[in-house]
Amino acid sequence: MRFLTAGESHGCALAVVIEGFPALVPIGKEEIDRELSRRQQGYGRGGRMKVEKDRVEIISGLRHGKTLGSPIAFLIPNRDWQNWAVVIDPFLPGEDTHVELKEDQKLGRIRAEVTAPRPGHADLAGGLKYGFTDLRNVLERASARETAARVGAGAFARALLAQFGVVIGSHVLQIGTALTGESHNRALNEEEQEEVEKSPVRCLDPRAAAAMVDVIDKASAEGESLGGIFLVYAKGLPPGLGSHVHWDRRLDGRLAQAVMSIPGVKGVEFGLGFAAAGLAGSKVHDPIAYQTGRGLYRPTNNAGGIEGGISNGESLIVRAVMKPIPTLYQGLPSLDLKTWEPVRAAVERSDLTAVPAAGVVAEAMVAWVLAEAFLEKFGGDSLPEMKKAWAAYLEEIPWQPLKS
Ligand code: EPS
Repeated sequence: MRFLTAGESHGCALAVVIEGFPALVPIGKEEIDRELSRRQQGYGRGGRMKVEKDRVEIISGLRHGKTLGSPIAFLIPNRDWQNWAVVIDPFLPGEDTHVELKEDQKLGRIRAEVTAPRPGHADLAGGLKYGFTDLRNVLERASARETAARVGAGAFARALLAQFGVVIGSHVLQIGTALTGESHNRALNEEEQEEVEKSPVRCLDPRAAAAMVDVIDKASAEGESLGGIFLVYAKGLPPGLGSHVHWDRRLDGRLAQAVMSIPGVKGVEFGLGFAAAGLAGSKVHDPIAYQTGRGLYRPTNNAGGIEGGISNGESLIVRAVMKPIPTLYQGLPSLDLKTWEPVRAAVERSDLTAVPAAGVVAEAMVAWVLAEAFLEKFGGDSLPEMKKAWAAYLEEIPWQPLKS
């Protein structure tokens, strides 16, 4: 199973093709649109989110609300495209054009041609690599707009996993210096996740959420941007996803790659993560226990649900750190690639922080990797085939699926 995304940030649409997805998995349009809309929330998002109302347009692979096993293709149209049509036109020259950003008074006018790379963005390295002096050729694709496509693909993975009782969620632990007092190493229950969805920064702890809003306001006033930390969990995973037998089959390695590939993510950890460095082994490794009616379980989950590259039946706990968004309204020190004179970096419309949205994107990436691992373990061309293999496996092992 694989998916490809295409689309420039200000092009007419994002496009996705999913190939190898099993047949007969039920999914509704509202399920996909709900995920797209969750990604658009979050205090600190930029003006673009006022323009876009992301909605999926299915092209193929679905009939009467169920997958067909054929390639699933869909578009997420960019409403903002009409304002950028000349800038991004596939054939017309556009160097001397600009865009008026009606929804962002602070920025006002954006030049089509970008020649002063933004430190921290793909602009400079991408321009050198592909031989561009107009860095719009890089930034249009490097933009985190592409993550909307991933969330669309992730909605399909979630729909598959939901059939096996797997629940995925996320919340924000830190933005800038504002930090939650919540445990950094546990999955949330349903009510807690609902609270997170209502929070402007997707944070469970209301005091920390208020502090996060304050640091974002302060960053805005100072022309700054902020990063942070989010946590993604998956509950109801059976033991046995991924494998210890080969490096590229280890589930934690695959999840880390998927989460690290989200723009701005600079580190990923599982369970105790980096905190394990300072602890003795007896304080780190989770005891193994058994209870009649419950089966095998672990009284603690410091491993974050993975041992030896294999899911161990406990909740998956992944945290990731996101660096501050590299577009600063104050413009960082840079060079003009045409004259090599020192200038302030170009300023594009951007977010002040996107940590809440990144959590939703990471849910999609985690869902994708887990759905792949399910297909590998339980095989089959259709959902009923997978379910048979799953049920037969659970008959064999002393582990209980999540009762929700
Ligand atoms: C984004 C769309 C982008 C940015 C942001 C995320 O749209 P625009 O550039 O038109 O404002 O708002 O992207 C970045 C911050 C970035 O660095 O790429 C989106 O849909 O998430």
